[in-house]
Amino acid sequence: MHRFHRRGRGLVVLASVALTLPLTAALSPAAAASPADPTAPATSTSAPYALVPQPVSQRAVPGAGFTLTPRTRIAVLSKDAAAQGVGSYLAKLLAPATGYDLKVVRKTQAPDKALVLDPGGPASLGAEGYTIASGRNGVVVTAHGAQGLFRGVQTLRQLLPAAVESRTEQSRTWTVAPAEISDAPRYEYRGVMLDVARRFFPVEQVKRYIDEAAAYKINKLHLHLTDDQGWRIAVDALPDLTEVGASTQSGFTGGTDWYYTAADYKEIVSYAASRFMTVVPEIDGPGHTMSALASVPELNCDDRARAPYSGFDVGISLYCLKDSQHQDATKNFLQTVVDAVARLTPGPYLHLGGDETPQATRGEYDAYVKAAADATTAKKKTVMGWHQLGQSPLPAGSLLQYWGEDSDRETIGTASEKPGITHLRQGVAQGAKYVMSPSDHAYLDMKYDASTPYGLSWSGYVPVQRSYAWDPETVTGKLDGTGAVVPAGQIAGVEAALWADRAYEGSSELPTPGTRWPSPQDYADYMSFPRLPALAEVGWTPQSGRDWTGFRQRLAQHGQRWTAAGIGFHPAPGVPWPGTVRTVEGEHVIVTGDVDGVALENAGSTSDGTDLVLWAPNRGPKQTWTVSPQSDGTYTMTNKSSGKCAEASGGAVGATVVQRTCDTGRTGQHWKFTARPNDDRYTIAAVGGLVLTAGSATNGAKATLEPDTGSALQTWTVD
Ligand code: TNX
Repeated sequence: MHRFHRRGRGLVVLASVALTLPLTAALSPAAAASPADPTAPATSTSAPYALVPQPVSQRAVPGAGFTLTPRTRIAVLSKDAAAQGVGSYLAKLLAPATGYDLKVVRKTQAPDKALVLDPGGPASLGAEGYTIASGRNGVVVTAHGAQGLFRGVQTLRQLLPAAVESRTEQSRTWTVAPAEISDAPRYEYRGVMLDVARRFFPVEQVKRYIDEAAAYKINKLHLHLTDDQGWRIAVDALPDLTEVGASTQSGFTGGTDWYYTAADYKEIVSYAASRFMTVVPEIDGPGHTMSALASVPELNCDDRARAPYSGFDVGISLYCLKDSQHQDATKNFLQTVVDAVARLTPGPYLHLGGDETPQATRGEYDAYVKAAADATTAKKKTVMGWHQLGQSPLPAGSLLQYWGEDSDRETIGTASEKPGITHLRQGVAQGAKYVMSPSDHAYLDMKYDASTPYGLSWSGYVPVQRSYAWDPETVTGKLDGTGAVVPAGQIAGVEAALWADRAYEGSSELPTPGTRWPSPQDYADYMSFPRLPALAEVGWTPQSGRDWTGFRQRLAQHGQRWTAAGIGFHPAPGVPWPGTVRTVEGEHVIVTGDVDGVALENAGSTSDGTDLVLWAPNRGPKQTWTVSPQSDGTYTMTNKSSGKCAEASGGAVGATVVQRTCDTGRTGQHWKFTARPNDDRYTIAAVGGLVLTAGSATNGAKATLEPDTGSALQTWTVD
């Protein structure tokens, strides 16, 4: 709870929550199961209902829930058009699965037996806070204005059975689980980025993604509109930008409509606004600009247009900023583009990129930032940019996006600080605020593990647990969490980023003519679910209200919602998806149950007697074990890369675990798997009763045998 005092208004909200709903109520003995079955048994760490993001407080109230009928009214207690709009939105949301055409009525008082939306709640709820009271007699969502109602409606939706997400009519009863919920976000900025430049997303697919993200209370849609591989927004004064610059994508040429017309873009913006989501357009520069260089000759030092680019490289382009003539040309160009984009964008931000410009000199980079920032502030927009922008002078109030990773954090405070950290310090000193998108947690294009068909892994694998288990307040600090470069007061929020440079199957290699390209929607669904909901919770829920153990249980229930909605998600290992029968027998990775879960592996050794170690999970052969039953009820574990068996090196406390040529006659190779009560994880004991224990959750830690204390380092997911 100590973190709350730093967040001014949050304190008020939480204090009022604490009065009506003690936070301990969130630990009620009710179920972690789906709202459809609120009476199922729960584990002690679970919240009563499987809500994502986890609300500040939730309590299951005794008694029956409210059952919808075709005559149920949605009563909006206000004339306000935006609040009425949330009422119609809710009616449309419920229509396909229920088959009900619920009437939206305007009332001044909360009626019984209705879904009541009241935007007249106290100002202390803030713009996005809300409460829900649901019971046998109806449901009341209260907020201070329409936006809070909309966020509350997303929670209400999760109190209904998963089938409510279906696009076709389901014949069943629709009961809203009985609950008292009080909620408000940790951060104001909770975004997701779509890279529509490398892979073009048609308007319909963008809208669908907006709905998917809004369901998890994401409130910013950052569109990466321009890159080397394509320019995706029409600018009237510069028709070649889309006639030439939009004709390519990564891996594709010859397009004629791979861009948003002004009307398309307006449609996206207004659809997003109807979901209380702000569009943040990005015009990247001075690098990532080949599509502009291919369309506007004077942006090049030799005044000759480049060829449109459909390849897969980064760091290949730069506006010409070498002399004043070309600086002026770039400046005029940026003014024209920024004017056009700003005119179409009601939201406050314009993202100016600034990433990956290896060839730019300091002066060239500064010239770009000045020209782009001046054009932006002239249009009364707030400058946003990648964290590199911090190295140049910035207008007051700028918002920067941090995308560093652990390897940068390791250098904090040393003589060899990575440039990213230096840029961060420079931006912090200028008073910039930050949106956190650490690539090793928040990049949705990183592979989940070695088996992910799409994406990259330059920032390591990002399993769902990594996207969940981090704190924006410590992610710019040293690896032990101390010394954050960005102070808590300068953190605006969190953004997940779905890059699309490797949106094809078998992406560890460059594509061949036989490569399969999923639709942008299939790629987005698979890479975003379940990681986007995990990141949405990082941005919404107070750190003290989050833990991986509870989250994975809640998340598991959402798989049914995605299936009902037709979202092709990745059934990530480590999450107890209902209906998946897990057996010990067979090929598995064996991962500790703690926040930074590490996997048992043989470090690539082929020799007998090598100690087994723990490493960040990657599901490669070194971490893959075939678990085979023996006649005495134990199992052997055979490593896929070496073909050798895990063996207790001795019977004493602290003995290491090694690999050795398989021989069932050796008692040290017999392991007893015991399922934990109320859990889907195991303790793994050697014959003497000591249990397999990870020395720590750091790469390279040894596996040893210790007495069973129930520690997370002795609790194994067998996936
Ligand atoms: C880095 S991080 C990029 C993008 C790529 C991405 C792929 C950053 C701001 N830029 O150009 O698409 O990696 O993971």
